Amino acid sequence: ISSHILGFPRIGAQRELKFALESFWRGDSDVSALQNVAHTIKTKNWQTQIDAHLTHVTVGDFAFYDQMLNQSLMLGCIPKRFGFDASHITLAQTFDLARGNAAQPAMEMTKWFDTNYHYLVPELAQDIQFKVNVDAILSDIDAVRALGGEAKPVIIGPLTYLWLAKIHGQNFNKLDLLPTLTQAYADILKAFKARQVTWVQIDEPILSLDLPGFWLNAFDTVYGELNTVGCKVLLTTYFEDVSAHIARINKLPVQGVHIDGARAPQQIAAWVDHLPADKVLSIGIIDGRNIWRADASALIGQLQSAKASLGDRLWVGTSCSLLHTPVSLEFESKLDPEIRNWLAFATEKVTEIGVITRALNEGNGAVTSELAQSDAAQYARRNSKRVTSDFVRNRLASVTTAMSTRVTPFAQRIKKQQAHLNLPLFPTTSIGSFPQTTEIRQLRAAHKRGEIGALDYLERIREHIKLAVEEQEKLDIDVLVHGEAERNDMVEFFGEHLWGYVFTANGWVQSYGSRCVKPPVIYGDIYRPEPMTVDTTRYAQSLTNKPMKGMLTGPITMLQWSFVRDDQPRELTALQLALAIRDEVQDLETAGITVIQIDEPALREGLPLKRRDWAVYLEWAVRAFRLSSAGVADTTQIHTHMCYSEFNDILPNIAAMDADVITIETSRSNMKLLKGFGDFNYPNDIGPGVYDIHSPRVPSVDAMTFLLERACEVIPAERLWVNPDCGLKTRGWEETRAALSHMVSAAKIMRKKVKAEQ
Ligand code: THG
Ligand code: ZN
Repeated sequence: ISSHILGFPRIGAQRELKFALESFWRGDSDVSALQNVAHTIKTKNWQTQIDAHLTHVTVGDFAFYDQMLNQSLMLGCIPKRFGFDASHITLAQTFDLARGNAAQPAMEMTKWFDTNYHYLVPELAQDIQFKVNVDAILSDIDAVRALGGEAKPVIIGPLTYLWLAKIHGQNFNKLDLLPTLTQAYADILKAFKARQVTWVQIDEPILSLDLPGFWLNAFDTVYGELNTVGCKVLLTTYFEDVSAHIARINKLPVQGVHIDGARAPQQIAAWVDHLPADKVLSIGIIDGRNIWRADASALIGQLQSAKASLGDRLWVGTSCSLLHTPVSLEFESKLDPEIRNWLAFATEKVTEIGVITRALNEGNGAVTSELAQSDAAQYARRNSKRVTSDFVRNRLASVTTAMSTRVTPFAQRIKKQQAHLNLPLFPTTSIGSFPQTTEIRQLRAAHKRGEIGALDYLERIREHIKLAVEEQEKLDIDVLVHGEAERNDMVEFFGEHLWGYVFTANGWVQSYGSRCVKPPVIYGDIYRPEPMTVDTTRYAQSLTNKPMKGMLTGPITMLQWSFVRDDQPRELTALQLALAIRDEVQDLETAGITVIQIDEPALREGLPLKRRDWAVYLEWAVRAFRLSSAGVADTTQIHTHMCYSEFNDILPNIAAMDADVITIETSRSNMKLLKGFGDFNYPNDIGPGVYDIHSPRVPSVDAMTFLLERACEVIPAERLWVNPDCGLKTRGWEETRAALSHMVSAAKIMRKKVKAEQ
């Protein structure tokens, strides 16, 4: 029985790659320094696999920026607009592609399936000439062998590559490129073959999506062609149950199949039962999407029948790449030791695979002490008094439908809100955060290190709030925000104030390029012991006569961007989060805050990969949002905000959230998204973003007025708000001031125009 992983994080245990990249980008270090850091990280990752006695060592999972960009480089598929020679791309040019340069905007970035990782979208042209370059991966294969490992290269499969790629400014069918793309992939495999590679891992995660029939058919032709090269191919699926494709995949001329046994364990038996004699089955039983220590004994038990049927044709692996988990528990010395013992990060997961495989091969007696430790951790977690709270459980059990419904329908309560808030037409606001200056970040860091006392810190945060309020008053914005100087990542901030969460010191997960997030860990029932934002918001309100908006993160985003419990359904955790946020909403209201925003930027990305599962998710996700928001008086106005502009297909559910106002990202699509809201007759107020906060460019008053006029064509003017696309924390003050001032002018022009027409 063989063992392997599908991929390992590349950011480094202490984010060495991040710091090396950013130093290189600043011009503080050269290519060779960057290469050295990469070499050290790769070597360490391979050695971890070798030390755990994994049969195969995965190579090709390292990337300076992104593995999808690597695949584009390997194929010589580079956007022409950069004018680079696709067969000789330097590291500096790689970063130009990823981050843009003076002449060209960056390649588009988007979410990798339902994860929080972002990849660079390949840009296709009809006349593309693929030109294969495998130098980088071949030298890594050699390096693994020099360490004594059996190198198993991983590449992104041709159909997944093509499916995720986009056509720019041309009109043709992507599948027309399949024959030449398949040839390029055959060239890649030939190079592997010439290097005496035995197994190649080819990732085809699109098999987890609802694929049209002709895309499924394409698997037969493509893999038939690739089989002629003579490498052994492990066709890798992950993130979903792919058992609907058993018959087709079993007929493909590939030598092995990998299935996700953590997300979709229900498919294991069917695959084992039907596997043809000429194939191996790799079962991904170690969860690559979460951080819980595996129940090794239970998994070994589950794999016994697969072992009995398949013998040596069974491989044991991770469900997907470990990219989505932090690197190592080694540096978590401050973590509560009880809870630390329940966790496994990437390094520990590699060890788990080694232990489970050894037990299957040599019997449990070969790993007695490892299994005893694993059993003890499972027992401790299951029986810990810290995980469940009767108070939270009872409270959730007594939640009524009425609690998720506003007292009166929108059409009536909006009138009361208008009378109460007394806002002009086209009211202006912002999404919540203001520039996180170096000063603010240093202040927070010093406080975290214990160098600034609590009272001092509060005073200085208040100074920043005061500045933000003054700026907004000068700009004549209608609904103000406090600016969020006290917050790091929003999910981290709220998690730090809730029971049921723990924090890692170093549990970083790559989000894109050098950027990482540190998802907090939900281990127990969620409870809000005391108000989290009331003090700052009330202080901010005391500085102005205009309404001050309270700023919260919604239950689904908290869920989506945390590592969540695997011992209860996600729905239950979402509802517990919703109750905690509901308490905060009500405390804000009691403190006199009558506009409260509950952000749900991750609602869309939480959608299941298969449409058949959408309705169930959307039902509880919307219910959780409503539970968090509906406990307020008619005069209290609930706002929500969503980033990422693809939600025309879930508009009924967004309407069902029944927020009084939704602010959305629209400027980059020239208000195209808004048309969906108009066609759908979205009933409540909308604030379409009138400028893109991702760019330092300050659009003119005219440009913003133009967008507002387009907005008026699809949404009645009485229901429009005026705001930027998203929060402003990544921007500088100067551009922010200028852009917001243009925005307010545009709103004022629109007010006059509409008045004149009436
Ligand atoms: N928070 C969380 N997840 C997210 C986002 C978020 N996923 C989607 C999107 N936003 C990802 N975008 C970013 C943007 C910037 C950074 C990370 C993800 C970032 N990170 C800092 C870094 O890597 O240096 C670290 C942040 C910190 O110091 O806390 O800049 O907003 N959860
Ligand atoms: Zn946003």
